[in-house]
Amino acid sequence: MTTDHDEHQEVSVRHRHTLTRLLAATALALPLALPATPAVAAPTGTPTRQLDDVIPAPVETRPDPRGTFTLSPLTVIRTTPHSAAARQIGRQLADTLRPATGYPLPVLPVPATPLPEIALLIGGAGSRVGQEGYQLDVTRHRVTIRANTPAGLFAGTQTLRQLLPAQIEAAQRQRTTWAVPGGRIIDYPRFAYRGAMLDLARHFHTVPEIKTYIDLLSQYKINYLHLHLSDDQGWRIQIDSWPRLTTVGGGPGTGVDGVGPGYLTKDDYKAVTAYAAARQITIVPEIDMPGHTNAAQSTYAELNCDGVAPPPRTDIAVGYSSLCIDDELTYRFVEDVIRELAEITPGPYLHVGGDEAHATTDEEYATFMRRVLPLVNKYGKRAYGWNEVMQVDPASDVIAQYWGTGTTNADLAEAVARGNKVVMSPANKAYLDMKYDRNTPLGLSWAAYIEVRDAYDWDPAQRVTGVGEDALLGVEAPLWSETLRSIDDIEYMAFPRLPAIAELGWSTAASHDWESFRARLGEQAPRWRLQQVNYYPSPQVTWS
Ligand code: TNX
Repeated sequence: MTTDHDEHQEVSVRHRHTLTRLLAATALALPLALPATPAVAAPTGTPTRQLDDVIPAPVETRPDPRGTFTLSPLTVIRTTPHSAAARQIGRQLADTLRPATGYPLPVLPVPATPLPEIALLIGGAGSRVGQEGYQLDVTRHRVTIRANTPAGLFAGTQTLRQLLPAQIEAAQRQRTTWAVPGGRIIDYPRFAYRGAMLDLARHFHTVPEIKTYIDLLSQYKINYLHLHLSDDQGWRIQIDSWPRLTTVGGGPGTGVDGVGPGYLTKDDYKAVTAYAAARQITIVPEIDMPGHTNAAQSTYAELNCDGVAPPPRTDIAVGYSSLCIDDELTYRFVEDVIRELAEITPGPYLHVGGDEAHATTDEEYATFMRRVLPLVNKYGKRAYGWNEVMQVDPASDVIAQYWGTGTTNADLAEAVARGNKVVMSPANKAYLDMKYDRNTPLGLSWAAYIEVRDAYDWDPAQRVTGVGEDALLGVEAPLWSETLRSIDDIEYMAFPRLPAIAELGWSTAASHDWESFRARLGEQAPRWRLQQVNYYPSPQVTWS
């Protein structure tokens, strides 16, 4: 988070007086016109981490034991001159590193400094790292992260964070040596889409809770957060043309057991998308239809074929509700919702659900989806739906999210052959709401018990026949919240399985190795404890 406080600590080259004062404050007088090679002797320390002690596993690491870099009170964060994006990422890194180190870590958008530095540079990183990768070089005098885009640079800073001792996550000053292991990392993602989903419908989760989840996701290079905004038990996004959706459909008494009320105003939603964007995460909004619509239909009687509003539902049954397929009003409603949601969504995708429409015949389902999917394009977005949507042979730009537990799905394989792309979320591997084992107090178990190893040990490109690497946009870890009320509940189900899915999305298939992952995962625990993450201490992992 950027605070006013950062602004005071930032120094621009045009304000040499400020820099001079800063140097005076550290009791060191230095000439300012110095070459790029630091004039200050680099402090030394012994790194506690190795270059490949990172989740997700980087593509390539080349350690150089002579190159240890140690943060000191003199370290500056230098960012590409005239790049607001690099500077913002510099400020975020400073915010992360200041509390535990107690160092000033000024952010300097200048071409060179005489000081030991963390250089964050956008541009000229080479084609190998692509649009989302980075190259990280650690020598005695500096850490340099180069990327072609802000997304790549941000990813590099998350790696740097994990290369520092775990105490870096502490909220108060720690006395330790802040050594970063020397060498080079070249890193870039396997898949463009590395997602997580949070269900706000079954129990609403507040803006601060969503922001906390975003903070955690961004550390593992997740770049999409799918928000499940409507379901039978609640409607969670303000729609001005149908105002009672939120005040009634998301109001008091909504949610499972009637204890999950609440909704995002449009301003809340914009705040969440902006907060996510600053962490290189794109929000994917979902309005589930034509089923999973009881909250809307119990609020507006006219959305029902018989014109009678059903009672609100607070149980966890699925598959009983359906919008009225042959009524024109249904499409006015759907278009209003899609238009208003598209207007406040900066990201490219709009998810229309489409799962478990058991109260609708196949024919009705096809009629509905063939009208609704093009509406998403009409408002400038790309349509995305649960895999059932592929039953209607949609246009090839429609994305399917596979949630099945099996390894064959004819509709999906045929869609892939026509060019549709897939996000893999098999419920028996990637569903974070499944219990770890039969003793897990939270969660469901209809798809499987999913221990950490089950969540990790599968290949998204070998899961479903006919749906290989080239068909995949990526992977996503959905978290349904029938049994989850608080951020503590969310964290308990997501950690440690979320990092497992994040690694499947980012790291090469060749690097996949349970023993390696297990060891690296265990080393994350001290960080989670300092961040107050309520993780499940799986017996499969040796926790530090
Ligand atoms: C199935 S998976 C659902 C959700 C439930 C979830 C619980 C899918 C597309 N639909 O409505 O919340 O199971 O695990």
